[in-house]
Amino acid sequence: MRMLWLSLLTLMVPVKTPVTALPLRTPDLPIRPHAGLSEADQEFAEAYLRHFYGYKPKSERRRRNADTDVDAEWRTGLCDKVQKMQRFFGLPPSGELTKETLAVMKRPRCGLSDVERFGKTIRWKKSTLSYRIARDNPSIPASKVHKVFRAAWKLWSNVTPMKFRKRSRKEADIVISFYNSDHKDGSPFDGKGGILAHAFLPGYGIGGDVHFDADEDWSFNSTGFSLFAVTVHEFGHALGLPHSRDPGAVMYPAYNFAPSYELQLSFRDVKDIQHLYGVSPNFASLFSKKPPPRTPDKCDPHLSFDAVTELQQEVLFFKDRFMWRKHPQFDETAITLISSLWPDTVPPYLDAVYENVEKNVIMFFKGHQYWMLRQLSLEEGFPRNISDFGFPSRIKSVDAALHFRNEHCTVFFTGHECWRYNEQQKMMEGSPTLIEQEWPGLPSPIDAAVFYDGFVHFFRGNIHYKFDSNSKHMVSTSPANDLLECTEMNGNEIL
Ligand code: 01S
Ligand code: CA
Ligand code: ZN
Ligand code: ZN
Repeated sequence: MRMLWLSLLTLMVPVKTPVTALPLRTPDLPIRPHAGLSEADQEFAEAYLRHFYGYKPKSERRRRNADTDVDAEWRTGLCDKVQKMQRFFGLPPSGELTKETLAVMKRPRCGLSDVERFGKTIRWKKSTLSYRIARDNPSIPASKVHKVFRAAWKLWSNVTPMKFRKRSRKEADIVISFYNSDHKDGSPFDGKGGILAHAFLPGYGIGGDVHFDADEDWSFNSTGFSLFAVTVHEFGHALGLPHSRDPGAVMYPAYNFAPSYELQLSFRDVKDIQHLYGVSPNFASLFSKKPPPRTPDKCDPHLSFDAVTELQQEVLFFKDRFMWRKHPQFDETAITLISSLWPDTVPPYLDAVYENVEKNVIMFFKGHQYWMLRQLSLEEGFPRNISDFGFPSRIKSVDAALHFRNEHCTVFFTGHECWRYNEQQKMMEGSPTLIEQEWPGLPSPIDAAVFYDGFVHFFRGNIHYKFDSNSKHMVSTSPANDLLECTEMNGNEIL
């Protein structure tokens, strides 16, 4: 599998804002001996942390003793302060006094007006940022890379008043590099897969910089990892955004790019970046026709579905690029991207889905096409035309598919009609019938249908119709999202 689930980045608020002058004092103990650091540097670092981060050595006597005491002291006091400092400057918070950490400590801080604290985050204070490509990837043409970066910046400058300018030689705010494995910033890359890239939050020196793992199979079309998709995400970090919990967001911490879906900032990304930098003057005109896509919320009283199906023991509810997976053993029905389970195969905005347990396949319908998947992979020759099922040419798409595991049959719904398909004989059983006759009280057309828990469930708009499958009598109507068990605690209140 290509995606990784990563814990959310936690951002720390710096304790104190660094100022320019540094009082030096003679420390009475060496702080954690670090390879390559001179005694003077160690003294400097301890003084820095005392001054700016309120570091206070514990008992002077204990620290003078054995090395083990120095280590204990390090773990409890100094390490914590180093981490705080590293977080503030966007360094990997290892707590270790690396050369890079020291370099940042020593960097003159007179340019402090470039960055400021904003609520719980850090943002750039100026509205034009410069970027520079310091280390090209020898296996990708530089012009292609430049084009990708320009397009990625554009997504962020379309929605905020920020401007991004490329520089070829001079110092830049954001330095972009491709690196292999260890590249001396405390966060080595890991070869193919895993970590694809990382970026530092706004700040001096390494702050705002973006590093790509040069060992990845970077792509510009559909094989390997999309350099564009990862760049948009990393630039979000370079501008000060942490990871998002919204699976529809570019800032979601997993690679979920689906080539068939045009990459856009989600509503969540736009809200978050506009919170930091404000709204671009042409935002309204750029987005009036096509506003940034919102991730559906299972607690939305207007929620409707594209398709619903059983899948092994689960029930899957499809909506746009997303699905909810209702598992009998889990209380929480979580939303994920369809592409996180079926990357690059199943399209978004589906019409109908059903599982054929006997053949161990899942069928997805959209427009005149259908896709047959065995587990996670597409069967050869698909997508194919729905005329395979015996639909006449006037039928251009289906609204819903209802599969009965025991009867080996599937009922398709199209407008006001339903069609009974025999899965064993692979043909339609007779001519279509009217939905209102087969399912008394059910309005048509419908959105989705599923046989589950001994009942037939239909969905139309924000209403769920439950039928007794034997007597074909309506048992109840309820809100469409009632099976998703929305509670105030588990809704997408964050979205
Ligand atoms: N960088 O921004 C990341 O999120 C790293 C993991 C951090 C813990 C360093 C990363 O490479 N994540 C992978 C990724 O695809 C999963 N990131 C870019 C994306 O498009 N989500
Ligand atoms: Ca990697
Ligand atoms: Zn790096
Ligand atoms: Zn990230």
